[in-house]
Amino acid sequence: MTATQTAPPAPAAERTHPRWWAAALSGLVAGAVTVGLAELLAAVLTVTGLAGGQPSPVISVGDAFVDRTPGPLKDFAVRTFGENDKLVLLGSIGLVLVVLALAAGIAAGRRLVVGLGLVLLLGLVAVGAIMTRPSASPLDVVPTVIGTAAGLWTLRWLIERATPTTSDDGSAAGWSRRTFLGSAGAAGAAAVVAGGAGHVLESSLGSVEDSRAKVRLPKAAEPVTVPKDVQLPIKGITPWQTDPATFYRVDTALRLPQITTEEWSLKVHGKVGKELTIDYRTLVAKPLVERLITLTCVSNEVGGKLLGNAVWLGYPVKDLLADLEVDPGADMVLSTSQDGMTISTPLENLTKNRDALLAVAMNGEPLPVQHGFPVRMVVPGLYGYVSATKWVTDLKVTRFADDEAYWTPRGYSAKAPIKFSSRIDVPKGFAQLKAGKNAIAGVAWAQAVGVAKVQVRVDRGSWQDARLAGAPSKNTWVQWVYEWDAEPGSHTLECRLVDADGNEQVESKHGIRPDGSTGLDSKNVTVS
Ligand SMILES: Nc1nc2c(c(=O)[nH]1)N[C@H]1C(S)=C(S)[C@@H](COP(=O)(O)O)O[C@H]1N2
Ligand SMILES: [Mo]
Repeated sequence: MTATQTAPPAPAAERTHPRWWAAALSGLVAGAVTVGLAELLAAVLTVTGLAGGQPSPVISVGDAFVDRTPGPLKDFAVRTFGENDKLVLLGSIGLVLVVLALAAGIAAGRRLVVGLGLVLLLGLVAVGAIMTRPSASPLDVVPTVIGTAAGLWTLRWLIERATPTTSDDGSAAGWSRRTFLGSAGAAGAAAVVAGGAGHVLESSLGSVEDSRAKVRLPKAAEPVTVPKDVQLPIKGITPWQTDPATFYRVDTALRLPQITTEEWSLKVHGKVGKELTIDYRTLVAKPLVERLITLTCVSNEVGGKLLGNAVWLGYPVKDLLADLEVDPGADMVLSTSQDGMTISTPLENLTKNRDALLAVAMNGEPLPVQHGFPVRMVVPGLYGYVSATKWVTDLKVTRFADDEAYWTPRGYSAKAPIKFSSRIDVPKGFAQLKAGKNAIAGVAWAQAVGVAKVQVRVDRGSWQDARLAGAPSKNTWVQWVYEWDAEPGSHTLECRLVDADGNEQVESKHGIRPDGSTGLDSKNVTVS
């Protein structure tokens, strides 16, 4: 080879692959078509009542994710995002989907089968999630299968349009950007319309709010009256009775179960001589009782806000079980909700008195959907995850030795009485106060046992008794106040409770796992 020899002129560079941005856009649109169509069809299944479990691919993947979230990550999410944890999760799923759809598009631009394979794989993941949802039926996967098929077709079609064509003479490669964008735009618009229609269908035809509006609550056979002296006249103290609109919400439901009163029924079975299935009409025709009960979440850190107090109207579980010939060997009731949550409650907590309820109303209103409409359990003295089953549809009388609830293999105790605790609401942490009389006030709770005393100490001095407001029973929290004569300087305020059995609140700090937090609430303030 000599230096003068030149290579033949290179042929005009011919592109045979789509431009990367066109490929990426193809992927994005194909992803949107998949999800939009699947969500629309899933909504149709849901509103027509044909769905067995959860046919929505996005919600199912999210639910499956929640179920598999390692405990510490779940605790972190609840701590960091609070009640927005669900929005954050759905947003993250959306983001991951967008990234994967773009990747599928770019891959398809180089090698079509790889891109198609990626879309297919995503579809299969969603199908797997849907099939493993509680009470899933084969029909539930149909929307996702059709959506995925449409997505595959769209990807192939758009990649084809984005690929330059070669004329017969082997040169003059070209593609029409305008045709491609038109096609991508049309498919994208169709996807958005489908997804939007699905959303509208879900929310407007969701007859559950109509059903709730139609409920006429019966008069309580055993009404409660809220005593006058439960509320202290102190600005900033937590209201004694919690408004359902601000009542804390904790559950794993990404989409709230939609159960009308006509659809609802409860099956009681297991270790009983007689099984029972009861519908809503029959339940509310029974003599219902009212109880004032403060609900508490095991995830409540010391000083936290995951508790609330309400009047619950319901039928005592004890009365329900009375005629069913419960096997003396049974020691637990496993309750299951429509969305597949399982909760284990010691049988004795349901039968030792008539305070454990199948509740239908909260503060005189039918249960809000997010608090368990149409029927939930409420049991005084036990954390919510072992007692307060929302959307409850099944009670199995069983034994702890034979059955396990949702949270038990996830790092929480099978049995969990509420650890009594107290909280300072006033003053707020780091408040700047004026020297002289200042109220230190808050709430304290020892459900099922009762609050005997609340005490306050300043700068780790001696414990001083606070004044307690009224309480109708041991099952509710109680407000307290201590008149503090504040001197200038920086101070640390702490409170503790002594229960009716004489036990003092545990001072040593402990996190929420496995059965609830301990420690003292404290506030640092400056007085001038
Ligand atoms: N179906 C169902 N019921 C449930 C839960 C749930 O995740 N799903 N969470 C429980 C927990 S952990 C608590 S603390 C209470 C909270 O009830 P609330 O949201 O009405 O305050 O509901 C309990 N019932
Ligand atoms: Mo909870």
